[in-house]
Amino acid sequence: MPTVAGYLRDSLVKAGAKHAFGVTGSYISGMYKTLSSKIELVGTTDELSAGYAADAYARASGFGVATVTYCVGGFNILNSIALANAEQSPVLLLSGSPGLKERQEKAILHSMIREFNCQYDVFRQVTCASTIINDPRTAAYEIDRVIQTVKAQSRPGYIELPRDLFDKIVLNGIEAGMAIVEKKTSPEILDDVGDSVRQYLRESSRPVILVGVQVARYGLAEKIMRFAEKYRIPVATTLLGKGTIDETHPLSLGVYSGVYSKEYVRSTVDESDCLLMIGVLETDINTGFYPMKVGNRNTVLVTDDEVRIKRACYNEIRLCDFVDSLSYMEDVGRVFSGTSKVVKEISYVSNTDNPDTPITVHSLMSKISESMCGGTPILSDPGDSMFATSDLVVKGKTAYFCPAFYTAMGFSVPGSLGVMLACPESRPFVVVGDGSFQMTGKEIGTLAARGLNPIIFILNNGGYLTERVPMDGKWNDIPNWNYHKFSEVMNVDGYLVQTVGDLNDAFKKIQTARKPSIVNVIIPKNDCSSAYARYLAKTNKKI
Ligand SMILES: Cc1ncc(C[n+]2csc(CCOP(=O)(O)OP(=O)(O)O)c2C)c(N)n1
Ligand SMILES: [Mg+2]
Repeated sequence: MPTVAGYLRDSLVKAGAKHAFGVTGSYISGMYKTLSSKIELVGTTDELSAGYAADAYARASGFGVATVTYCVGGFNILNSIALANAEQSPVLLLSGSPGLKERQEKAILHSMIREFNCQYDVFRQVTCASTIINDPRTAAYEIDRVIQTVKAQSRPGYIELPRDLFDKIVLNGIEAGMAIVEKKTSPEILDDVGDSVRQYLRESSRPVILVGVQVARYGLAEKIMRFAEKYRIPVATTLLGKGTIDETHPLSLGVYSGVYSKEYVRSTVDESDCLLMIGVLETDINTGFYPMKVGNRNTVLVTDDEVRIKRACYNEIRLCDFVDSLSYMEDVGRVFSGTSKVVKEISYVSNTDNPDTPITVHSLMSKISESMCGGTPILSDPGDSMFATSDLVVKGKTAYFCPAFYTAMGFSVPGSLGVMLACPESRPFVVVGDGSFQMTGKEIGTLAARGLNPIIFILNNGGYLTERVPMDGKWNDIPNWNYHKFSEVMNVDGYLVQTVGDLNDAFKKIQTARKPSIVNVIIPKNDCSSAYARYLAKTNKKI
């Protein structure tokens, strides 16, 4: 039989982990040799970045792992696990902790707070399954239970392993297998819901499907698109669900985000008479900061939690069974008119060729849009980078990564590490605000050391632009860094961009660069993305 650490390592590999992100320490290092024999351990500058990298890796590949030492490392990663919980990213957090024997001896050990269970009690709140393994006889069961729940519910999990159990032999290894209680679909209720959907579609002339993040997490996009194609129903995504479907597909409307959607998307969704929302989290950012307009139209909302049809609510249906039932739905009685290519607004078109024109968010995004090829991943952070990238047309299922619900500043730079390791062929564009970059930007050192070459555009607008709008004050100013000069202290390339010409010159060199490219884009005062401008205009606000 394997050791507990060996069993854990093999279970992580079986779940899909080729890499694990983290920082070592005396409560976890004893497991590193065992883990590293089959999993590449990727050290980051701190645990928070490790968590963001593992989260992005999980979004791209279906499973991510982060490793921490007890409390001092554990509490450093907390915010990223909270993000993974909010945005349903299947990340497994593995923490070492004081040995069971040490606990009995009542020693006061370094990094401990109050009781030994303190870290576990906190992580229980932000994970879908958690355990402290305290017996080699139940170790296999507990490891399987947590990992399987993480995969089944697409949410983070927590395994804490006291350090004197690493080398203990797993006894009576029982697979959790059937112990995971998964929701079962009631065939009768599924039939009823199917009848309602069919009926709504028959009565409708302008149906729309709105796809949310859960569709990506449970891998359901293809089936939904087959259904959409069969009846030519237009499909929009929420911002959190962006990248779930190929936005170059003829039926794609792009992102629906309430008042700050592009007008064509907003009117098509808001004025549709039958809205099928699949896997959508109705968060304020997803719905454009106002609740969705329901009015008199027929709406169906299906998530991994519930099905809502008008005012009725059912819990007995699994999201994947509902989507399956759509894929073989017949008798809708008609085919709809799809989307109109003529009125579909093109994403970003450059409005100047003059090289001396000061750079703007629009001209930067036009250049990015023009340089993207099929499947280029885009990562962004909260702030104007999120608004700006929401208008890019993205393709492929690993195309867009943004913490658009939990709004964790600092996600994108370490996130690019996770995406590049999960998708080795990819070369992401990262669009990040200066404030967000200052939180975790140092992870460019890790990217550089591993020979990874993302292209990082820092929207340098002198501070927290999107916080100035609701409440202006000096607290929104941040120190100006010479971001392009990181090239003097790290193995990265740096560019200062103040004009359209500077950007074009930088792009020529970036094409073939093998190091991370750090582009310090000086945004003129009062400039912002078109999407943020739409939001400001609709809400009568000004920068
Ligand atoms: C970790 C974290 N702390 C604070 C906030 C609140 N917050 C949201 S946007 C923002 C400012 C972002 O600044 P920047 O990255 O420069 O983007 P900009 O608004 O300037 O486009 C802040 C402080 C947050 N979302 N996340
Ligand atoms: Mg800023």
